[in-house]
Formats: sequence, C-alpha cells, structure tokens
Amino acid sequence: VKRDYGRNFPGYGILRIEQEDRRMYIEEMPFFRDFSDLAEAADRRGWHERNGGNLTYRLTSGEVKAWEALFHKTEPWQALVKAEPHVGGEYYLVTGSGKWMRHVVKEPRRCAGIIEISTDGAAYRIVWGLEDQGRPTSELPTHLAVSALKKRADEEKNRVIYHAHPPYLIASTFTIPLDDAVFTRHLWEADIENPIVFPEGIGIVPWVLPGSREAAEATLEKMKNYRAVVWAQHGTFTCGDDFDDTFGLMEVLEKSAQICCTVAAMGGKRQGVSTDNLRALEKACGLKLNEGALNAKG
Ligand code: 2HA
Ligand code: ZN
Repeated sequence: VKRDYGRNFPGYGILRIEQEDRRMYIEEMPFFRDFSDLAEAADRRGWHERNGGNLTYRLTSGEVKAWEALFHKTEPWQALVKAEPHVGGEYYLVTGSGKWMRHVVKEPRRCAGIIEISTDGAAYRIVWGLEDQGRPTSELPTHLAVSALKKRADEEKNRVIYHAHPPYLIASTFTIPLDDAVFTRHLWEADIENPIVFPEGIGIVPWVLPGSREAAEATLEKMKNYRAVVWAQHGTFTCGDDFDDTFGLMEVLEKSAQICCTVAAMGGKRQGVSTDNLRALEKACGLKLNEGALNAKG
C-alpha cells in the first residue's frame, strides 16, 4: 500500500530522478567507460574466449582525487606476490580473476574493481567493485611489474596494460622462430605502415607458466625495450598511454600476424619487403627502427 501511494504521489518520479542524479557511479566515469569499451571491442575481435585475458589501468592523481569519496577503505590488505615499491600508493582499475571480458559492461562491479597499493608497495586492498569475493586478475604480478617499470621511465605514460589471447599471434608462435628480431621483421613486412606503429619492435617470451613470477620477470626484461611482448603459445602483453593507443597497437599486431598466417597457408612468401624498402620508410618518416629486425630475415 505504501509503495502504491508512493508511485501515485504526484511528482514521485521527478523526486526519484533528482535524487538519483546526484549519485555518482564509478562505472559512468570516463576512465571506466574507456576500460569497458576496450573489453567489449576486444571480446568482439575474438581475443577473449571464456575468461582469457585481463586489463589494468593506473588512475591519474586527478581521477583519484575526484572519485576517492566513492572508495571504501575497509577491506583487509592482502600481500602481493612481489612488492612493487615504485607503484606504492597508486590505484588501479583491474579486471577480476576468472571473470570474462564479455561481462565487464553488463556486470562492472563483479568483473572489475579498483585496488589501492599500500605505500610500501607490498600489499593491495580492494576499494571498489570485485563484489562477491572477487579478486584481481591472476596476471596482477606482471601488470604491476610492467606498470612500475614504465612509470619509472615516465610517470604519465603507459597507464594501460593489457593481456589478450589473439589467435593469429598465438598461431605464429608455432612457426616463426621465437626471436625478437625475426618475429618483428615478419610482422613489419605484413603491412608497410607497421614499422611506424612499433619501430622499436616487439619482444618474444618462450613458454612460461601463466600468472607466475617467472612470467612477470621474463616480460619485464623485454618491456625494458618494447611496449608489446608475445608469450609463446599463450598471448600478448601490450601497454599504451591510453585505451585507444593500447587497443590500436594490439589491432596492428594481430592483423599483421593474420596476414603472416594467410601467406603461410597460401604456400609461403614468394616476395617480400626488402631491407632497403624499410630503410626508405625509416628515412621518410623519421623513425628509429630496431636494427636487429632490419638485419633479420623475414
Ligand atoms: O585471465 O588469460 O593468463 C586469464 C588469463 C591468464
Ligand atoms: Zn592469458
């Protein structure tokens, strides 16, 4: 009866809308929308079967200041596998362990969350989302290690770190030698604008146990020189200054690998792009191309 009275009360709807308008939701903030847009677009590309892949974003200090009032600081601190003092005090928006990219848009608070890193970098706590006993992505050690490395080089860059399972890049790790220079050369030749997108090349990590410290260490070593690392028979780790930058890099890499696979299926290369062609592009575009890949055979 009370509810009926409420609904029939003139102006009930308007009152409700006014009240709700004043509430703020993390999932409506621009950084969260960009995060979930990437999750949705990448899932549509077929890079995230089941719970494959994960995504993290290091919030800016402005974003933390603006939305901190919505964070709860009551969850217990949990030890990190490895302390990352350089990202102590940072906040990350992360996907959840075992969660599906496909579900981030419709269930943001279950599939994603914001974690705070303790000031000494040894622990984290959930301050938003990851509801129903959620935990951050199983690949958190690699995300944080790479984030710390990139933050040390430049505080503002490479805030987005992204792990995907793109099929053509994975297929390529069964045939192309697992060598940074050779792999880069193959991908560069697949589309002549590729060297403009990743002039520094990409790194290759041989088979490693997912989620392990070894995976984090091997990736970290390669990330000193690159923004993209391919894990053989598993997937990719890429980073970028924003979500478009990261997704765009991933798109270019995967499309190149698709071309490589198609060419291989057509019987293999009969002609390709020469080192002189690449040198001409380097000069025309003012690039500094990876010397190893310039000298490698594609
Ligand atoms: O998130 O992809 O590598 C699941 C994974 C682990
Ligand atoms: Zn994976």
